[in-house]
Amino acid sequence: MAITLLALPYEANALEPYITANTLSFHHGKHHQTYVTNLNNLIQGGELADKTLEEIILAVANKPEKIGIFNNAAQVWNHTFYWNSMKKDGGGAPTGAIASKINEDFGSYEAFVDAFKNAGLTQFGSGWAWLVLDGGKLKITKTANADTPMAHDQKAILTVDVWEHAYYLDYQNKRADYLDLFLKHLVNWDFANANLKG
Ligand code: MN3
Repeated sequence: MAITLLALPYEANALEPYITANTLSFHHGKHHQTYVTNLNNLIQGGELADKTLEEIILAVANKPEKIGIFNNAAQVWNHTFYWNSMKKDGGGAPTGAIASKINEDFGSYEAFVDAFKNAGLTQFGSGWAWLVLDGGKLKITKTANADTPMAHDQKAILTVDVWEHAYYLDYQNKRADYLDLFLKHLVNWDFANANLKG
């Protein structure tokens, strides 16, 4: 049972003009696909070959000798989670349970926006900014490279990819503009609510 590349949950042009079909096609079809291919090559014939993606990540997390498998497995998972963190005509203030929980744990939606943007902007080099549930409280975190909340006993609620390949074709070096548009126009709060509930 090989790990497969899941299809994008929308058409490649669905997030335009904020993220172009050109960026999404490369990001999903080349970058995400490469992590899937590398992972399958690394686990082929071994004891992890029949495990689910989550089982693989948890089995090799925090084991330096397994970092190659971890990096590729976590990147497969992180990217699928990122595609689902966005939708056409998303973004803006949340509704539902996540809205009240954000007010409760950050004070306001505006405070959440500031903290999330700051995490994305200050992740030095490649990585991810996250909204996570940690011990029953919402927190903003950032991770380097492939690192992922489940390796730290946190439940992911929402993420944005801040590797340059996520925004360079559309925004060049302007990571702040990309984070701004992600929050204003792309966040899938239905997905965040489902993760909060699940
Ligand atoms: Mn990426």
